[in-house]
Amino acid sequence: SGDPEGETGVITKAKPKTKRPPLYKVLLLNDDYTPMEFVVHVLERFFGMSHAQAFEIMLVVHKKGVAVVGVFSFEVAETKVAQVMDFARRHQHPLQCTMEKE
Ligand code: NFA
Repeated sequence: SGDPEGETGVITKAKPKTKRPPLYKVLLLNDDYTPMEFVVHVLERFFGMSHAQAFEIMLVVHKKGVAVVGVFSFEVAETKVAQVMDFARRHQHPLQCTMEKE
């Protein structure tokens, strides 16, 4: 007892575990009804994109069905999703926003 290698003679190394918090992708989903301009506005307003950037990402969602619109800590991702879902609901658009662990 009382040696850092235990009783086996096997040498172990103490690794400084600098554990980064997990990141979460925020996804925007396509639908048939939400106006393109509304989606562009959402991307500008909640994700800090320029109009050109927002238009590009909106088209990716429209054509491919889904796109990652940002990567954040759990708390920030959760807040973005809630803000987008609330804004869409208040404007009576079916736009869906979700998050998933990276
Ligand atoms: N597909 C929608 C339309 O044609 C636009 C849209 C894009 C909706 C991205 C949701 C997300 N009006």
